[in-house]
Parts: sequence; structure tokens; C-alpha cells
Amino acid sequence: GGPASLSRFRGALVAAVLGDCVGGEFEGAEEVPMERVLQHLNSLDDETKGTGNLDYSDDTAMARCVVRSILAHAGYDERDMAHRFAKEYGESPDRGYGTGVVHVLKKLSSSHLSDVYQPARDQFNGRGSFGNGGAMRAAPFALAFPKLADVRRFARLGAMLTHSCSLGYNGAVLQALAVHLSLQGALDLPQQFISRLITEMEDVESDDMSRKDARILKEAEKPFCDRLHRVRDLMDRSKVSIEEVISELGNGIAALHSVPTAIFCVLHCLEPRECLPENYGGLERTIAYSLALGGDTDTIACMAGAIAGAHYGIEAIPQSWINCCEGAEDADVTAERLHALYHQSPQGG
Ligand code: R7I
Ligand code: MG
Ligand code: MG
Repeated sequence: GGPASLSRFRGALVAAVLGDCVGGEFEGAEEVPMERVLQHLNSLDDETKGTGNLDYSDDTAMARCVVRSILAHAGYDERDMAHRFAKEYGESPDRGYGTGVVHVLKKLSSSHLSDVYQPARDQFNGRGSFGNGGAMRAAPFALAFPKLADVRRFARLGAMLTHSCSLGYNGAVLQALAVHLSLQGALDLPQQFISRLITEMEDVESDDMSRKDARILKEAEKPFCDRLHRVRDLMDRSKVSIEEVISELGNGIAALHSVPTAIFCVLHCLEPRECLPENYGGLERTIAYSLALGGDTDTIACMAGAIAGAHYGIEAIPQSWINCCEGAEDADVTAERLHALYHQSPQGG
């Protein structure tokens, strides 16, 4: 479909759930041979396994809170979103949450909290978390707000409810911007896509807090820009090994070591690749490639899925894969409501 078509909204939200559900199988594995990935994905075609048998994790659980909160308020409401995160955690605490963030979620359940951003600030000796938990649930911000400035602003605030370190919330901003651009059809020109992300992140990472955090954590002056330049270098190469991707970009639980990686997965899989089946389309390639990296596979596949789904649209996702994933059907339904909100927005599309 054209820019911001319903198919793209559905693709983004459903493929994010898919990445989370199928990626759970390999989360934490050091290296995953492509053979095993393909075996796992082939098994999804086996209808005897029943429907919805792959559970979603915290990635989808929190994204669903973001979506529902935005829909309920036709915009961002910090108290409501924080409350939904806490309630969801209270009802299903075993979705695989990060070990740090559970403390925030417990504090957020208190109704006397005067500042809902405070529990996140108290994390890790007051520096806040740089985990990818803000980024993993950032896609819905791109699907709710048509204006880039709003996507930036609200993805950042929404992440800060649990991740107050700039390396955490800036990762969420980057992920939301990637989905925003993809939704507009920007992946038709991959070089421009990565250049625009770099230009935006130059600005995002120019504030005092980002510079200070980068210095303290001994990262490059603008850590996400640095990684995006590496993505561009890897894109330009005809052959790249999985080992190089992992060593250059990472596959870990920090936003810095996973958001640029997810973006690379999407870019790398725009074209057919030798290591991937010929009958796979781009969306299938992206999911398979993300899993083969190992590490934080559910989250990297979830984020890559959102970006790729916004590009290829819902038609690119095999129905048999959708059938296996808990919450995929629900994501499809809510995508339609986000699409309506996005297009009714007074600022226009
Ligand atoms: O970021 P977060 O919500 O975790 C998301 C990940 C995804 O992969 C999910 O699929 C799920 O598996 O978890 O949770 P946090 O607890 O905020 O951060 C995750 C981890 O990153 C922490 O448990 C720490 O190990 C690490 N981490 C830090 N370590 C040292 N110093 C995050 N911030 C810091 C830090 O400042
Ligand atoms: Mg998870
Ligand atoms: Mg994960």
C-alpha cells in the first residue's frame, strides 16, 4: 500500500508480536545456526501444533499497554500509561521482564506516586536503565502520531517511565523514528533512510544529558549516531558475516546494542541473501536473520519486525506464522484503531 496505509499499520504491529513470539525460542543463545532458525520457522507451518501456542513476552505485553493507553486518551497520558504497565506486570509477572525494571513496575503500582518518572530515575544508582525495554515497545508511538516531532517527543517520554538513562530512551526514539520513516515508504531508498536517521539522531543526541551519559559510560560522543554509521558501512558491503554484525553492532540487552542491530537486519534483508531460503520474502528474511544473530532475539526480532512490517505490509506475513502467536490477532485489530487515530489527527498525515 501507499504511505501510511492500513496494511502498513497492521504489518508493523503484527510483525512485532511475531518477532517477540518466535524469537523467544532463542533468547540468550550465543550463536544460532541458520539451520535451527529455519527448522523453528518451518515448524510454524505445522497446523497440528494448534493456534497461539507461542506466548508473547514483556516486549508485547508492554507494547499492548502503550497502544491501549494511547487509544483510550487519543494521545499520550503518562499516569495512565504507567498505571497500565504496573497493572499488566501485577497480572502476568512471568513474561520475562528485565531484572531491574521489575522494581520500577512495582513502585508504579502505588497510587500515591506524585511523579511517575521518579521510580525509573532511581534505577542503577540514580543513572537509570540503558536496557532496551523502552525501545522494544516504541513502535506504537510512530503509529499514533503523524508528525515526526510528536513521535520523537512521546517515544522519549513513554520510555522514560521505566528507562531514564539517555542511552535507554534515545534508543526508543531511534526505534520509533525508524518505524515512522518506514511507514512513509522511506525504505524504498535505503541510503536515504539511514541518512535521515543519522540526521535526526545527531539532533536527538546533542543535548547535555545525552553527552554526559555517553561520557560517563565511555561511549562515543553520540553513541547511536556512531552505531548508525557502522550500519551504513555494513550496508555498503556485499558480504557480511553474522560474527561481524555481532561484533560491530551487538546483540545484547542494552538499547545501544540492539536497536541499530534491528535496523541493520531490516536493511540487510531488503534483498535476497545466500544464507536465506529463496522462497522467503523480505519480511520472512528479516525475522529469520534477526533470530540467527542470537542474543536478545525476541527483542531484536520484535523491533526489526515492526520496522519491516511497516514497509512490507500485512500481506507479507505468512498466515501460518500469525496463527502460532499469542496476541497477533489482537494486534491486527488494534492496528486498525491506531490507523484511524493517526489519520483523524488534526495535524494531518
Ligand atoms: O530494559 P528492560 O526492560 O529489559 C528488556 C529486556 C528485553 O530483552 C526483554 O525481552 C526482556 O528479556 O528484558 O529491563 P532493565 O532491567 O531495565 O534492563 C535490562 C538489563 O540491562 C538489566 O537487568 C541490567 O542487566 C542491564 N542494565 C544495566 N546494567 C548496569 N548498569 C540496564 N541498565 C544498566 C545500568 O545502568
Ligand atoms: Mg522479552
Ligand atoms: Mg528480549
